Amino acid sequence: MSEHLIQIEQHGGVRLLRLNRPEALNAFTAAMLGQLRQALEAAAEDSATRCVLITGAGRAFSAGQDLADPHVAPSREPGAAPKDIGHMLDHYYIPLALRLRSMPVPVLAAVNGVAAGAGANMAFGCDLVLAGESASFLQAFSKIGLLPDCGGTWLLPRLVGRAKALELALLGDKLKAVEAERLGLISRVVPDAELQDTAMAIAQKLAGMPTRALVETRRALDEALKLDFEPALKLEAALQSQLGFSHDYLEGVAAFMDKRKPEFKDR
Ligand code: LHQ
Repeated sequence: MSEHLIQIEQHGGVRLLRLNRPEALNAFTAAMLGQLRQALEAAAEDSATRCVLITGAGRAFSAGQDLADPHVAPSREPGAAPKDIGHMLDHYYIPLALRLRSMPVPVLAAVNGVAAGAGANMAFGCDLVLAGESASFLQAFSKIGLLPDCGGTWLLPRLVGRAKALELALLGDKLKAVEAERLGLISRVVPDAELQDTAMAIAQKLAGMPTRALVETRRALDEALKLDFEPALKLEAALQSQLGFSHDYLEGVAAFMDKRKPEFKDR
């Protein structure tokens, strides 16, 4: 049987995915990226899953691409042909980043330690990012002669503005979790000992909420970044109109009127 490079647990409506190569700080190999993609597909297809929570095993979240993976490690043999590392992006990172961004349920990252390179940008691509206070983030790419990938060039300026995005990307310095929160790169920092419980409590809360409304909110925010004000208002109206026909809208209003807890079930 192949190694479980992603540990999968179900906690009620929450699908927990744990990056699981702690001996290499959960650096991504092609096999691991394949398993992560499969795990996300399976969560997307499972109607009982209403939130995905991603975290790391051991002391790191992820050190990004495994630089020893034969798919990317440059050969040291004299005269050996250089490898096209763009292949890894086309076949693994791009589908992964797109899958994360289009999940039919909210996705929460609980960053338990260092998140470097594609590991950091994968976390920033999630809907909510929680970090333990000893976690850190670095755009490690410039140190090895590369540029931010896995959505980094798109996400960073949108999250922190051009000046800070360039500082992070060019210098590649380690950013502490509190500073990442202050800059608006992540949602919240919590004490290390509370990270997993807090993340699970938030994931359970999200799982009990009207999933379609949450996912359409993500979509509207992402689309609005590309739109002028009036088209953004019209998009809100179009999406709101659709949500108005949903079970969850009827249920939400009925529960409010009846002063009871709503039971949302759309997905
Ligand atoms: C690692 C790694 C690693 C292998 C730690 N690989 N072993 C996409 C497509 C195509 C090509 C390239 O890239 C990409 C996207 C990317 O993600 S590029 C960026 C790749 N990541 C990096 O450059 C980060 C490299 N790692 C580090 O800078 C440090 O290890 C960090 C800051 C993450 C952690 O530092 P420390 O806490 O001091 O730990 P350490 O450096 O001692 O690492 C512990 C072990 O993990 C060590 O192995 P060892 O056998 O000596 O215990 C490292 O070699 C191994 N490791 N990152 N990415």
